[in-house]
Order: sequence, then structure tokens, then C-alpha cells
Amino acid sequence: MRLALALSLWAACATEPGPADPSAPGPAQGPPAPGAGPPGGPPPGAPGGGGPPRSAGPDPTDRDFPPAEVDAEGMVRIPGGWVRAGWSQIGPDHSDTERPKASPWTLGQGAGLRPVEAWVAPFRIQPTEVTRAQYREFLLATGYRPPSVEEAWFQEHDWGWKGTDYHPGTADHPVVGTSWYDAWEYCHWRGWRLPTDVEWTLATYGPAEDGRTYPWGRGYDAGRLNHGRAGGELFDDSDGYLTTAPVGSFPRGRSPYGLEDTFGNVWEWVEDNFRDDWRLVDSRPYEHGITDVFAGGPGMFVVVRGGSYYFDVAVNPHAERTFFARELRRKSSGFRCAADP
Ligand SMILES: [Ca+2]
Ligand SMILES: [Ca+2]
Repeated sequence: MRLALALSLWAACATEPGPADPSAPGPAQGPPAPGAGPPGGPPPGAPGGGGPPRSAGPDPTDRDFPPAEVDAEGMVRIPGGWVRAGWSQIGPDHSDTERPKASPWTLGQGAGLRPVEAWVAPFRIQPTEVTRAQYREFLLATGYRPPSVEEAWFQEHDWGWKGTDYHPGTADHPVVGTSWYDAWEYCHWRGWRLPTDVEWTLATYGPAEDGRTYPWGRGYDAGRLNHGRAGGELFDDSDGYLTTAPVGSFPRGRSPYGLEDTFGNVWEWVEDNFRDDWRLVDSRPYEHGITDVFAGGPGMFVVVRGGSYYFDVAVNPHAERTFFARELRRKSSGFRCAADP
């Protein structure tokens, strides 16, 4: 089954979790006993738990995680876990720079901004963003179109390709200039798929009960990711990289499962249509779960995660979850693939 996840969702404001939807895809491993969601409500600082306190710097609980242990396919196995999904990007700490473009169908009159708890079934995911060398194998094998944009801005730095050749010296940089369709084709050519939104959340933050605001903990640390700026000149080489960095260049930014560069370097496409009104997920009440990641959303937009070298999450970490039109080929967006267990 393409969707490894099976979700039991309920509004975070509910005092009791709703029952699992018996018609939802069955998880390979069920969630903990009914009612055993994250105990005690949103943990302090949890993503979306009513809005984590703005982090002014390192937190004593922040930590460095070891590299991922990968299987024969180079994938990391992520155990099942609860995540807090679909939290609002708009909070008291947002400046206008980070405030997403609001529209009636993305904001759902506010009701949809409540985060929900989701059980994510075990899955596998790549520890790094897909590199240009990896993507070149796909181009050579399939004749698929190279990731280039025939506009001057795309030729300015080193992300442009000449036919099936990436810029010299960038083999281990993440591929950019790939649309959601390109990412989907690559992953399926490998026999994999894109991660879902909630899978990416779990792989990046660990389970919700850990309460992380960033992969490493609760305090923002500009030394743990390849970031840009939030306004003005968006490039920022103060971390050593003006544009993309070789994948894995920021080991102190690893996630609890050893994923590299989930925050920063390049935005990462995930499978799901963007929505932040859970009532739009399907025709049934949203408490009963997501069964189709393509259902109900605006359709034009899909979720991207993690920010990039051309963006900064320092002001508002929640801004790492936003949306692009799926046909966009940007200089700052790439992806990583996932697979069933
Ligand atoms: Ca940078
Ligand atoms: Ca990334």
C-alpha cells in the first residue's frame, strides 16, 4: 500500500481522542491503546501545542544525534509514533515577512487551524535529500527531463544543469529545480514514494511527546542548518554556504532518527495536498481520520517542509511548513524519498 500511514486524528482541543476509523487503511502496527495519545495534552514547546514559546537560543535539552543507521537500500526505519500535524503557521511571533498568504480556503475561518494528533505507522525514509548524482542516474536511465529552468535566474549559481550533467563539484549537493511531479517520478522509479506530511514530521521532530521545536531540540541555533535570511537579501553565507551545501554538512542539525538537513538546505516536497482545515480532508468528520492525502485540499498546492538556504525559520519555526504549486521548479526546493517498512 502506497500510504503506509494510517491516521487516527482528533482535534487537539478535544479532551478525548476519537475512535480510529475502522475503514481507514490498516497500519502495519497499530497505535498504542485507544486513548493513549500524547499524555497530558500538548507538551511544552511541542510543534503547534498552542504555539511554542519563541526560542531565543539554545535550550539545555538540545542535543546532537548520531548518524542514521541505514538498511541495504540506504533507508532509515522510523518506528510508528504520534505527531502533531497541520499546525498553524500564523502566530503571535509572525512578522509580515513570514506570514503566509491567507485565503479563505486555506484558513477555513480559523477552525482548521487547530492542530490534530496523528498516529504515523512505521515507514522508511532517506537520511538525506536526494543528491544531484543520484538524480543523474534517474535521468540517464529514463531520459527524463533534466532539472533546469530556462531562465536567467536559474543559471546564476551552481544549480543549473547542462543536459544530464550537474555543475562540476556539486555531485553531493541536493538536486533542485525539481517539481513535485519530478520528485514523484524519481521516487517511484526507485521503487519508493514521497513521504507524507506527517511522516516527514515524525522523522524530523521525533514523536510529539518529545516536544521538539527543531530537529535537535527547542532552541534555535543558526549553526545547525544551512539557512538564508527572512527578508531583504535572502542568501546568507554566514553558515558557510550561500546556496546549497553538500547533504549532511550540518551533523548537529540531525533529527532524532539521524536525518540530515531536514531543516534548511532545500525545501522538501511531501506527498500531501496542502490544507490546514481538517474539515476538508474528506466528507466525513475530521475526527475520523485522513484516508487520502490528495483529498479535499485546494489541489493546486502541496506541502513543502523544512525551509532552505533561501529562507529563515529563526523568527517562526512553524513557517517551515508551507505550500508550493506542484509544478513549480524552484532553485531552493528538492526532496527525499520514503518507502513502506
Ligand atoms: Ca546559508
Ligand atoms: Ca531540507
